[in-house]
Amino acid sequence: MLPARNGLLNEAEIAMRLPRPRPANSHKGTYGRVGILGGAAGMVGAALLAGRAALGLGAGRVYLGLLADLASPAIDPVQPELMLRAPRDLLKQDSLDCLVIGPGLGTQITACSYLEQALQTRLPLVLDADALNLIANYTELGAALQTRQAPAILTPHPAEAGRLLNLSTIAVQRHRFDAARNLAKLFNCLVILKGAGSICARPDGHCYFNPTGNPGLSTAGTGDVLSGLLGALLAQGLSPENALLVAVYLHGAAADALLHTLHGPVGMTASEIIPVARNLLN
Ligand code: NPW
Ligand code: AMP
Ligand code: MG
Repeated sequence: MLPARNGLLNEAEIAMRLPRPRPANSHKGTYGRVGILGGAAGMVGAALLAGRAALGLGAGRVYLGLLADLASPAIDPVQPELMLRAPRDLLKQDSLDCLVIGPGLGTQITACSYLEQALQTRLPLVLDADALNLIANYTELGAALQTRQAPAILTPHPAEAGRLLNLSTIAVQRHRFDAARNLAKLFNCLVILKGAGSICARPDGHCYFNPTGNPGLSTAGTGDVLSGLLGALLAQGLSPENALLVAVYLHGAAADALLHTLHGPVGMTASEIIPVARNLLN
């Protein structure tokens, strides 16, 4: 049984939080601009996956700031709709509606400096992967997050949550609700503690348990896709809490739908989640 003060996500709970149907006279500006910062050498794929996921869930425009230089492509040939920018130019762009930072970001000093600048913006932030590892490593970054006025969503997997809370992964997994709630309170942010049965926590201590998803998701890049889905929903004007709940539920539901077409969880890939999540939203 779920402890008191916690909710269970289900279709009805999600249906009332979805983006509104698209008006006939809309244009790309109606659906917002997502910035994605990450993709250091060797991990460019993480940022590409986040970018493709943001387009897949309906963002009007998606800009990628890739940290890798030599390995960095001028375009994503599979998804040429993505607009590639130098990270410093992305951060200077004043027209973004939200910024996802962390997928494949790395923990080098340049990554640290971009994160510091991102925390100084007024943009809604999605903080994932190495952005979380940097916050765990540098107390100044944690303090900047705690005092920030604009919303932020933290998306740690259990090891990342452990680094932020100075706990072992085992300790986090043993008390998942407490870990999610403590992180949300500590940083005054919304938090998704990922893993089988993701937990979404608010700073006031309220948690939602997400029942969707399966071990097909236990593969590289699925977390990067989730961060892009979150960016898309924020850019389309959902409140941070609604974006969080809808993204987590749809991400898992897409993997559950894929179980049937793939005849099981083996070999599911992060890229495959994106069109299925899109179909569920349409
Ligand atoms: P183990 O050892 O596997 O059992 P890290 P990362 C643990 C980028 N990526 N329950 C795990 O345990 C990311 O965006 C790039 C329990 C291990 O100890 C990041 O920027 C890709 N334990 C960067 O790579 C695709 C769990 O966490 C540790 C757990 C590093 O991210 C891949 C590993 O975590 C990747 O997304 C769970 N549910 N989940 C690309 N294509 O470019 C994880 N652990 O050290 O934070 O490494 O998550 O791979
Ligand atoms: P990351 O570790 O950052 O790539 O994120 C992995 C994503 O896959 C998160 O959204 C997890 O919640 C999800 N995931 C991984 N394994 C499972 C599982 N066994 N059941 C449900 N979701 C999972
Ligand atoms: Mg990850």
